[in-house]
Amino acid sequence: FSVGGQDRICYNLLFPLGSPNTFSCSSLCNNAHRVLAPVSTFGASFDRLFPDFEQCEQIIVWGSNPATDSPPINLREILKAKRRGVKVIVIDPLKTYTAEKADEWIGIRPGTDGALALGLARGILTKGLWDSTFVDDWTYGFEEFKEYVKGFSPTEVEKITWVKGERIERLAYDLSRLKTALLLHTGLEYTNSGVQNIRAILTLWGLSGNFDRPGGLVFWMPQPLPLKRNRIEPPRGKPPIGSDRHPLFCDLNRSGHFMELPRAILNGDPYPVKGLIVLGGSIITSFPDPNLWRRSFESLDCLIVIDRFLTNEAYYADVVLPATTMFEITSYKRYPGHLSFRSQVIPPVGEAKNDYLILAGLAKALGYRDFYPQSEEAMLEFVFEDAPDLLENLKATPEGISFPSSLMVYEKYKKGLLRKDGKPGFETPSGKFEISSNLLKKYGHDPLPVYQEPKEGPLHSPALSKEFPLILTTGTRIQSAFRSQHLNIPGLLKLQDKPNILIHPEDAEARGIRNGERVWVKTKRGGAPFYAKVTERIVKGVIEANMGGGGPLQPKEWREANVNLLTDPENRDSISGFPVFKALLCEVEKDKMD
Ligand SMILES: Nc1nc2c(c(=O)[nH]1)N[C@H]1C(S)=C(S)[C@@H](COP(=O)(O)OP(=O)(O)OC[C@H]3O[C@@H](n4cnc5c(=O)[nH]c(N)nc54)[C@H](O)[C@@H]3O)O[C@H]1N2
Ligand SMILES: Nc1nc2c(c(=O)[nH]1)N[C@H]1C(S)=C(S)[C@@H](COP(=O)(O)OP(=O)(O)OC[C@H]3O[C@@H](n4cnc5c(=O)[nH]c(N)nc54)[C@H](O)[C@@H]3O)O[C@H]1N2
Ligand SMILES: [Mo]
Repeated sequence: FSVGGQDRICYNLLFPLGSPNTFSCSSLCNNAHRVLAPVSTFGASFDRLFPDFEQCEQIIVWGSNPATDSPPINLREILKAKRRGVKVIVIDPLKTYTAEKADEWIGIRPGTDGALALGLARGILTKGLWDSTFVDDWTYGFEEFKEYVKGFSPTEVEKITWVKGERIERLAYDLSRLKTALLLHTGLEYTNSGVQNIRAILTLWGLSGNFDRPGGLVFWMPQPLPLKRNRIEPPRGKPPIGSDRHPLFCDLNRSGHFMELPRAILNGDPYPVKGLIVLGGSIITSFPDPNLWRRSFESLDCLIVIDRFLTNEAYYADVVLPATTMFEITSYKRYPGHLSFRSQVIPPVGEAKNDYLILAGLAKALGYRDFYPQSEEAMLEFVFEDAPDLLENLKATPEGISFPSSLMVYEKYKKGLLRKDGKPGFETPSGKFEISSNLLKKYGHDPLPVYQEPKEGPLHSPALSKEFPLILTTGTRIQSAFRSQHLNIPGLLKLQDKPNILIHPEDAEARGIRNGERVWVKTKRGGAPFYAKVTERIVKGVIEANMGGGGPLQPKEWREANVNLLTDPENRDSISGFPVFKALLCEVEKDKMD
């Protein structure tokens, strides 16, 4: 299990050994909106698109808070556009910093965005405001979709989403008339219908004439970077762990699904897994049910942890290998259309080593050193083999080098710019923008972007919601921490020293809870202690609980508050396999000791 970074050319470390089981945080982050929804709809990753802030007339920030991005580039762009008179709307159960700066905050019940998108689509369709030039020639499944959305009247959608019917009608009208850019991120992924909700939104951008048109959601022009990849094929004949339950995820990502690993470790199902390398992951704080993971790690014959700090996993490890920070290594950095060189600032402290060198060293010990260059210099030479001058230029240009893209062409589907064969259309089975997805159908899912109620929710499980009447969303990002990281750094802890929940004043009052008090958040699975932040910046009836707590180096208050004691590993989006982190049911009680 590894997370991002420069291990890009090393993620295939276990392939020559005969294991297809590489996992990453993709098993619960980004993949639903970056890969599964867009690939099943228009055959390309979401990374190939950008919100055209410069030419838009309206921006919708949907399930994303660019204010906590590092660096907050999109926030700057949004504020710049706003000064130009662009209307900014934020759809979020929380009035985030971005929402506070926006023209309009639409507070929504978590997990119901699909219903809102379908309601907006219905609004556009019933008034005949859709973009027929796109729909007639370039979409697949429109008639079925039109039929399906009939059920999503403003009254109906208001009941589901808690967003006022008039607002839905007004927004539908604005979407069809204004050039609208979309900023979407992980906030929409963690509900039972995550992938389909995102597909409903993407479909809405197509219908409303905002797809690959100026001011909308636009494909980048190709900007290939001349970097060589270390291509090693996964072993044939052995499906990765998770491919029986989440085959679309495993096939598209050519990886395993980490949510299914406990089953393999604990039950040998579909086959046993005895060893694990955790590189830059804090599984016990990040994945649902920390105790399930503890049991799993205990059962392994061999666990190797590679991290900069001691994590929970380290307690179960046979070997802990210290990793360097980015200040101690020589490497390169890669962004869309931009490259820069990473110079070592100080030599590695103590025994710490560059992650890449640790993995390359393992490859050497396993007898296939030739696949992995064995030093930082050799690694750079390999990556820049086809462009050695570029490497020298990068070394001499500390700010990095941007690769200008060719002149922007819109409606690339008309011009053969989106398919490998150069033909017009999209890289999908029908060649069209698939409102009805052939890929989803092939994998046994509903081909239409259907809305599914959160399984744990007031409409789907009314009995449970009597006992746990509040909607629980978790893990909205805070400025001072990066998931479980930095909660051991005194300077950053000063910004927020305790794990918070956000609770609406009326919900707090009904429970006798005052601002700053210690409370227990309980779900049917268990409870964890947090500190109440009573605020009108959350939709009434919704609780947001910080994630990241539970790490061994954290202060007591954070260490006790592992939010994933509240979540459920079996409650997932069946398409992505992502756990439901943001649409659960809970109750909050005042701590008796407080
Ligand atoms: N400072 C800081 N930056 C980070 C991180 C961090 O921990 N700290 N984490 C990094 C990681 S791993 C990631 S994946 C990204 C995440 O980046 P974002 O996805 O932009 O981060 P969030 O703050 O989780 O923003 C999601 C927003 O969606 C809202 N939301 C939650 N549920 C729903 C819902 O059902 N519907 C709608 N419409 N909105 C909903 C939340 O209230 C929140 O405002 O941030 C990265 N950047
Ligand atoms: N309930 C709930 N759970 C969530 C989420 C949520 O919103 N709600 N968010 C989910 C999301 S989006 C994500 S991405 C996951 C995050 O899951 P993780 O990525 O597992 O979370 P982190 O706590 O950031 O753990 C990263 C670890 O990597 C180490 N590290 C940092 N840099 C390096 C490096 O260069 N090399 C090495 N070897 N180690 C390094 C850090 O010290 C830390 O221990 O959590 C998920 N879990
Ligand atoms: Mo993430």
